[in-house]
Amino acid sequence: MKDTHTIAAISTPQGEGGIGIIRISGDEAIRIGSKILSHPSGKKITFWPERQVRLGLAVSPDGTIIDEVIYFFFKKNRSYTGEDVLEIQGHGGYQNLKKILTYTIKAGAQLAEPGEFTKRAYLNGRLDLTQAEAVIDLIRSRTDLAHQVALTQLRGELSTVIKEQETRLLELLVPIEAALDFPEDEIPDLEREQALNVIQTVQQELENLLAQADKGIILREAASVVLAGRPNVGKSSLLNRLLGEERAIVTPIPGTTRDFVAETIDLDGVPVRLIDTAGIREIDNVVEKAGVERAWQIIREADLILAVLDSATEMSREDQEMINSIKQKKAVIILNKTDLPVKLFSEDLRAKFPGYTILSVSAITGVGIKALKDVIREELMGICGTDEHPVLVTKLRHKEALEEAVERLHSVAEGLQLQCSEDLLAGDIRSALEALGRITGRSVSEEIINEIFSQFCIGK
Ligand SMILES: Nc1nc2c(ncn2[C@@H]2O[C@H](COP(=O)(O)OP(=O)(O)OP(=O)(O)O)[C@@H](O)[C@H]2O)c(=O)[nH]1
Ligand SMILES: [Mg+2]
Repeated sequence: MKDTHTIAAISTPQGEGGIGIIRISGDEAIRIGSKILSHPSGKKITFWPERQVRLGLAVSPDGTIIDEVIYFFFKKNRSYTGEDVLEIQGHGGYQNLKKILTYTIKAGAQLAEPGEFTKRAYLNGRLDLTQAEAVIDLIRSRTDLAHQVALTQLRGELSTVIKEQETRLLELLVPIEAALDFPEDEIPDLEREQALNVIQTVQQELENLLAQADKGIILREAASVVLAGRPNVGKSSLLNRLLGEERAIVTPIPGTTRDFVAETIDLDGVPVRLIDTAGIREIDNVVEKAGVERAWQIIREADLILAVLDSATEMSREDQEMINSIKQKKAVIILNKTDLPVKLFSEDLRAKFPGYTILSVSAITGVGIKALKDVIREELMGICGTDEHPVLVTKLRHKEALEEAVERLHSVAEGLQLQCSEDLLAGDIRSALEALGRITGRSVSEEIINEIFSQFCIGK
């Protein structure tokens, strides 16, 4: 799985910038560096001090100066990738950096794949898999809270919790496996009781992680919150009001929105992808019909539905049908246009739709919008937010592995109580360990690793 070629890439974004960075990693870093860099005087560089910033020139093979640069060298035992790394900082123009990179490749480096520097850091044991995954989350984080969560993971806090549980399970596995080798030494009752305690502690720790997992996934990926309702109730007006800009077209004509409109907002640290959809109604017009079908698809996939009603008109059959058909989903009922004379009262709705949060707002005046934002955040993250336990799990991959581990531990706990044989117990503990290992990368397939790193940007 390890590729030992020396790799290179531009690590800064394309476009104009104060500086641009080219990174080279691998055994050949210095040999390549000597070909593409020189002292400011034009002399060859023969001494590469470790971790010291030096001024130099980037040069082509015929000695033409390409740029004035600074460079620094990290030896393999103290670098990001765990390999020799040479970083060159040139002026941040795309042509300039492309030229330096081209000569770096000509001098023997291979163009790095997306995420290959971090993949090497992982393969060389500089980071475990959760930390490597956190690198890209940190880069992509859209809100302060998402950034904090990614940083916590990068600092190894998720791995620490997982590894603690692995250690507990391994300590338990040793005597059980010993009993397997010497069948006459069965686990005495007292030890079974202690073992049960350990299993239950581990289970609890993993369940604490799982309890926050959905929030973690939302923080990382943004929750999809959809505005749904019949035409003209004010969905697009609400989208605009929540965004604070005139993003969607608003007119008094029913059927204005044909395709969906989506924008991401930061709700006090929670990234939310707000989606405005076509008004739902039965219609023959082919274009509008396609919009309605798409609206239903978005509604089915949403994390939260804002079911919008018009308080200035009586409740219609379409309103009623829409709310009935989203019963299985998380939803809030929004009574819009409350600045107009009211015909639809929240008290009546409360009686009709018990269990729903019902909010009165006006997209035109802005009344109730702050409360609406609070409700959206609360529905997605819970009232106590992230205070109870820090959010550590942010990926479906982690969640699934944790669920599997918890399930296996349930079997172990049951087996201990029912005096099951040691080999059954050992098998389940090993499976739980294997599931946990998929999180930290201890037992993960090459395919999954490649998939994880392919989501990275080039140069990271
Ligand atoms: N008085 C009042 N009018 C509103 C309010 N919200 C929206 N409107 C008006 O209602 C009409 C329809 O608003 P839209 O936001 O386009 O409604 P929509 O639900 O997106 O409609 P479709 O895209 O056709 O499904 C417009 O004339 C808006 O100005 C409100 O809170 N109060
Ligand atoms: Mg609209």
